[in-house]
Amino acid sequence: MKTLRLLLGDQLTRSIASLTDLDPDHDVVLMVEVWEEATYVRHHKQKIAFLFSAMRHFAEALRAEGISVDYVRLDDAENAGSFGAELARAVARHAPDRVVVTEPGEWRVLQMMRDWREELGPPVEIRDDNRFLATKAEFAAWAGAKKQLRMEFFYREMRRKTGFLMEGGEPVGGQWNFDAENRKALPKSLRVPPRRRFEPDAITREVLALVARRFGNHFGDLEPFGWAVTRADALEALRVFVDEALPTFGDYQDAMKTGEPFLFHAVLSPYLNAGLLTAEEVCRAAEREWREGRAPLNAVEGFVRQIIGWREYVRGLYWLKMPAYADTNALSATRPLPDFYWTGETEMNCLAQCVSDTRRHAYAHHIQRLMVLGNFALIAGLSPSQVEEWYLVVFADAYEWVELPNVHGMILYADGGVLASKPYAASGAYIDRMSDYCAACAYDPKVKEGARACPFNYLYWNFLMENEGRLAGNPRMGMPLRTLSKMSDARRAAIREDSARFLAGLRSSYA
Ligand code: FAD
Ligand code: DLZ
Ligand code: SF4
Repeated sequence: MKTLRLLLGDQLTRSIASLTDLDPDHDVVLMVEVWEEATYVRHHKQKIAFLFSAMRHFAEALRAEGISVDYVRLDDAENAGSFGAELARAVARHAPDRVVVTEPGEWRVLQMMRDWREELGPPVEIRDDNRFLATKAEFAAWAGAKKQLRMEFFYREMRRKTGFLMEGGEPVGGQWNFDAENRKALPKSLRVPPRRRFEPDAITREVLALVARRFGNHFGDLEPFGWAVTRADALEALRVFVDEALPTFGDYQDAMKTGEPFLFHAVLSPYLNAGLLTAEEVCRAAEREWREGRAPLNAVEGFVRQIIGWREYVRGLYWLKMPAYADTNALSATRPLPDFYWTGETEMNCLAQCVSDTRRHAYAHHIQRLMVLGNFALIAGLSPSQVEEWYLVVFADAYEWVELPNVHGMILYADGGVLASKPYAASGAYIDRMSDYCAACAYDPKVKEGARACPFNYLYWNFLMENEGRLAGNPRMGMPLRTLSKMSDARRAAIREDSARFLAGLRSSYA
């Protein structure tokens, strides 16, 4: 039987479901660079370059194994521009008995695949994605009829299932979660390990030229480009992280520093999400460091939790709740996305720094995404769909299965608390404590009112005033809402006035 196996750009794993029973004598692997995928949002230039180069390298590796690969480049004259049209052309070329695909990471593409079953001709088999530690069915069974789906409890199930950091059925160190130890501010003198960059080879250089030519108007700097684009180099990036940053990952997980976008973070998410690394091997490598005494438990547990906890949890939630999940707007937020999210031109230094890191590297670490870029979006009442599009565009690791729950649920609370037990709103004091941004800012995080006041300070209270009714029943919001209820009318009026003046001054091309 001749099988045509379509492999998507974020499915670059040799053991992926669609390749498991591959017969090199008869089968063809199809990989396509298509305009529709590169532009359904205007992805950061580095994201496109990373993915096209990784796809081309993966195709070469398959060919070296003797596998027949039909690779359609973006600039091929006949390229029809979409997955569906390219698949139809490939079916005409190869006349397969069947088509096999692995389910995609986005609802949008799953709908396309379902249509192919009706329209294509040969039967289309859609296989479960075997690269996650929990299947969709397992997540759905865990979720059951629970009213609240808290990551922490799912994470414990995943520890039991995988055995990571477990001994005799119990968590090592006697507790599940060491997060309380992971919130230290960064000492000035601490050395941050340099990141391993990977020099572009001939394939990457060709892709960089293509991206410069065809996607010059997309957000972000294309060069310097230092991402790994092969599995071997991604494994080297993992080794460097584990050796040099993992031991300190936990302590300074929440810290932010000007000019140091990576600090002690892994910077492995693009590789995990595109398939160059697997979640299991990354966690195994981290656990080994603890077992062999080279990294402390708070660091390794914190890291493993991000992957077998948060990463698996958001993916489970996405598939459980889509497509309705994307349409909710629990806080009725409608303000258009300000232009500074693209330009970085704002007097708020924290936001300017985070946008600048994002533009240069297609990367910002978790706390920048959550507590600066996300916190502002929440308390300024920005439109969920516009914020979601921004997050999908700007990061090299962004696919809807992971972006949407983090943005819609974690930062914007647009799902009304399905993901997070309360909105992650914070004033300027948090950013001042965890970063050096405020020292170089036009605003003062200690000033609460007036032109010099940090906008996070009054926008925080303004957000609570605007959503007082909606959040009143939430036990975790009890304390700030009690403080709000004791606030004088004069103070409330000042907050409203400062917020209205500031928000009216935001420019937006969406408006
Ligand atoms: P580290 O901080 O070193 O963490 C290790 C790994 O844990 C990451 O590589 C990632 O695979 C996983 N991880 C950690 N937190 C999360 C999380 N909340 N959800 C899923 N996986 C997690 N991650 C993406 O991969 N793609 C996205 O599009 C994305 N969008 C985000 C949007 C917002 C608003 C927020 C708050 C978080 C988002 N994240 C996203 C999660 C997280 O910020 C990134 O995974 C992380 O910053 C990637 O950098 P790292 O590899 O250095 O991660
Ligand atoms: C993100 C992306 C881009 C920019 N281009 C392609 C492409 O040309 N071909 C391809 O197979 N995949 C691409 N991708 C990744 C897809 O968008 C991704 O596979 C779907 O969103 C499903 O997760
Ligand atoms: Fe950001 Fe406020 Fe600090 Fe300025 S003062 S960097 S706006 S938190």
